[in-house]
Amino acid sequence: TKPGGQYVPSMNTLSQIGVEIPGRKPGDPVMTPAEYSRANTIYFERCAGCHGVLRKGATGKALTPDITRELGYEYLHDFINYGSPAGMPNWGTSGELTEEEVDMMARYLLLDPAQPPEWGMPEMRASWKVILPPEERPTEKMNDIDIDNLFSVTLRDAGQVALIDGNTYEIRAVIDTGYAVHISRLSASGRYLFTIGRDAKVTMIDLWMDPPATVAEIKIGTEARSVETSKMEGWEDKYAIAGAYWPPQWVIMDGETLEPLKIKSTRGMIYDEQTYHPEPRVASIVASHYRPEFIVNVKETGKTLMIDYTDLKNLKITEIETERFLHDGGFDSSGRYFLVAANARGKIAVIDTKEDKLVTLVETGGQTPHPGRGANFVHPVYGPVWATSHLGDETVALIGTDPEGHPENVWKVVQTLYAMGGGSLFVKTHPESHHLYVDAPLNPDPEISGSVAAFRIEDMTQEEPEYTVLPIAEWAGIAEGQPRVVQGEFNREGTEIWFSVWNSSDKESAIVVVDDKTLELKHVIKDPRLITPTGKFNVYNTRNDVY
Ligand code: DHE
Repeated sequence: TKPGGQYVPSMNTLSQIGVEIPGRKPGDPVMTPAEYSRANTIYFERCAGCHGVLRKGATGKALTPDITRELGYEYLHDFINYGSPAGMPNWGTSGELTEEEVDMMARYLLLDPAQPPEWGMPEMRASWKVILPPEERPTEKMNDIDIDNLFSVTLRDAGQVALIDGNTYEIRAVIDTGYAVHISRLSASGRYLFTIGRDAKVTMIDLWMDPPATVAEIKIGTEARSVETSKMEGWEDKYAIAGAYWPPQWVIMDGETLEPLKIKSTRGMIYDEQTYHPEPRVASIVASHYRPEFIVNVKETGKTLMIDYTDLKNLKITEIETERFLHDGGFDSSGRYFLVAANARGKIAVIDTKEDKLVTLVETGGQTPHPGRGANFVHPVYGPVWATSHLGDETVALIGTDPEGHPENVWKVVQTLYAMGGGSLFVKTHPESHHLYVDAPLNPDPEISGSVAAFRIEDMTQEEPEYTVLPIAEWAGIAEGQPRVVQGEFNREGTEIWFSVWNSSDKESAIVVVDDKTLELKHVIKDPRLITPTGKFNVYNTRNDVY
């Protein structure tokens, strides 16, 4: 059982609930049921995110037996062990999997995948808990926290979030969430914080309580990555939505209690080939500021759904053909255009959330764009731009986003920056900032994965601007392990940026705070409770889509 409840069905569970256990074929590798079950758990925890539960591939390659048997055991073993510069982690040499586990996973991949069970309304309702009903909650803020400058920090392997005061760097609360919690989002009012675990558990935290605490929770599937809340004027705090990887579906919930109201499957046709896909996973979700709609990105079918939440009985969904495989994205600085990575095709899809239409697809020129929510700033030559880095190489693409003021640059890559190396996940800036920051946590070189590149926006008049390397892991002063530095997040004022120094769960991790103006170290947050910090979400910036 994992913290936050069991979400990985064991072979026993699968057979008890009548799921077919993959049969043995001639030439199958020998695996004991115990090994298969352990390999299954590792697969769902570590691999399914990129390769898919049914192993049909997305961010990672397809791994169905027709392919894996062609590749063979040795190839699979070495790939798992050493990783690849294109983004496959070096599970073996990093020490995250033992030699025995690498061998077991290589054998496991030669077998047919197991299919986990469905998760509909009865399962959701059974998992739904209102810990403190709305009428028993405080009617005003009961604590002295400056909520706008509070950071919700993912403690990945602890299945918790730490709420850290952005003014004092003090941990104000550590709250249990789902397993390997993925992101935090805020209600429009800023009062409620929602987290989603990889085990698809949504946790709703009331930031007015002293200390802030969980008021409701629900499991919306067995694997998930995204949660969001209604932001349109008149609909603030009314609904929450969460998207699942497994089963492939999304659910709209009551914004005060998490009561599940409407579930819809995303299974269906791929936008271009119009062939059926059994596992189109829900990737990023954002809330429109122009319409009472959620913007839901379905990875494998390459569709962006504009879900009108004004009438859940007579539901209207505008289905936009975008591109495969949709992953993460964010708004431009005006909040009108949503830019989402179609990472299998090296493209960014631009969606006009006012007109509910695809504007265009922009080829980034790099391998596997991975923007997080991206970064918006005013370029000294090209005007307003939005940036993405890439998982597969060192490039950062700057895309013009101003149709009115700079029509000649709009939806084009106006400049390519060259950062430290491949393995980048997130870029970040802030309207008040002087810099664009680019991480590279998945780079195999520890010096690169432990640092961040800071480009001065002023210097972008040069064709190939230089960057300053910030040795964040070194600044953290951590003696043991090989920590990766990941995901910058600004404070409310936009004067300092926080980076996670993400070590393994048995070793010390930290958060390093950098002064944006001077690029100097400002503070190191260390605490035994800070286990595997990754994502950080400043309440004000997250609530208002400032990035
Ligand atoms: Fe993430 C965002 C999926 C691995 C940290 N990640 C997202 C989003 C998706 C996603 C769909 C967008 C959510 C949204 O905006 O609604 N992430 C996946 C995966 O499928 C993947 C590749 C593999 C997996 O098995 O989960 C994956 N992600 C990771 C990590 O290993 C990271 C680095 C560490 C961790 O905490 O697990 C990680 N993902 C993040 C973060 C964000 C995120 C910090 C939000 C960034 C932001 O600034 O908005």
